[in-house]
Amino acid sequence: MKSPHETHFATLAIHAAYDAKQNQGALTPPIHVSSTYAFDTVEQGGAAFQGENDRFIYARLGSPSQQILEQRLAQLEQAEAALATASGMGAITATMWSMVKPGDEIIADLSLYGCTFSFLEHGLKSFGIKITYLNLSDPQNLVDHISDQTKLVYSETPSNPNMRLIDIEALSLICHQHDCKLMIDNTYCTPYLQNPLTLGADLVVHSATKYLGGHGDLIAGIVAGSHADIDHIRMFGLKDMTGAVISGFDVSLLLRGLKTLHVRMDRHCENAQKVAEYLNQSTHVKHTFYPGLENFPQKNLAAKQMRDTGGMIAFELNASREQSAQFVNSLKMILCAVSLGDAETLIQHPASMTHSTYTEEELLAHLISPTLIRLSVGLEHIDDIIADIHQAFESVFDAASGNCFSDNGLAISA
Ligand code: 3LM
Repeated sequence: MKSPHETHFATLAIHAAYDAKQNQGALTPPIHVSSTYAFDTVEQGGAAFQGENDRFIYARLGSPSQQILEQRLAQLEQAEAALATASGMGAITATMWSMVKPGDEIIADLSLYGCTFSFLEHGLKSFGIKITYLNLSDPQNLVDHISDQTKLVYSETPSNPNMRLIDIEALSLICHQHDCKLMIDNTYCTPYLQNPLTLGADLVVHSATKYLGGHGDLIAGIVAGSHADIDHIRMFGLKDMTGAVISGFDVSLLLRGLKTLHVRMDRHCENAQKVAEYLNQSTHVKHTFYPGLENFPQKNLAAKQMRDTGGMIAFELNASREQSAQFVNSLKMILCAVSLGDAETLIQHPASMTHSTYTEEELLAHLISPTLIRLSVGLEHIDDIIADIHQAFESVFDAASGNCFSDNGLAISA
């Protein structure tokens, strides 16, 4: 096999770090249920604890199939190493616990997944870590604020739930003028659409629960970065602080999901582009936030750092909060559910659901409109997705006002 960087993404997602022929021809690596691993001698065990050999010790530190998953994901993210965890929050918390100590500062973007915000605001802050939220879409805000106290800059791009982007390369250059690491949550893009480490980030995390797994049947997380950082996160953040180890069964499901990631993502992107265009020209929609739209404010940045524009859309209706809820409740096929990146199209109202840990003031301060709706466009037929949105609009808004949609070439009956 060619070196990882010469092999295409699709091939790596299916083959990297595993050779069926070395495993009696089994295409799927086994699920390891062993909690502990035997040594030949005390000396060999001691050397394993010192990191002087690569023997497995105990399942909280890793297992053979988990190692395949980690090496495969490291190759997909073009990282030296990766660590799999029990959840996306397990990856975020193990990483942050490992990177800062009391008195240090973390600068985070204004818009974050609700539980990440909660961990920073209600968790790390109470342990003496200074947390500062900045609008990192403008790198100058980081230049103006960063200091020797700042040890970590953290952002999602696109952000959950409002689809703001940050310029990974620009922020990494600023961080590296200080003794500071840039950590990017790449959940919305997956390594298929964006590789933060190649753009200068030091650490990349994922909720693997989402597109990486892809079928809504597992909870898992990933962090990727340098050997030194990943070893430290494994041996301290995961082993001692969180203990959030991934189960062998979820390793297996995740390896299976990864095999079709590129195929699924292509269709997610294609469907989302059409849904975004449909929403964008509807008189019922005030704003549609999707990087593939001509009127998306950060379209050029998306083109610079993303290979395609993803499966997530945020939008606001020309309607009250009650009507927005009525719209979601009127959908028939599209499911009202948190999470994202599944085959099913999922819709949710962040202010009531994923971001309900925010007060009304915090929502506004963090640029999350209380009427924003989040859509994870799935893999159903595009006409059926749009038809469902269309019928929900009709049921909420006055049908007597006629067909509010211009002809977009999609077969929608009024
Ligand atoms: C959600 N998000 O519906 P887990 N980073 C990002 C995420 O979106 C998430 C995590 C990390 C949602 C989950 S809300 C109760 C359901 C960008 C999760 C955390 O620990 O694997 O859930 O990942 O937006």
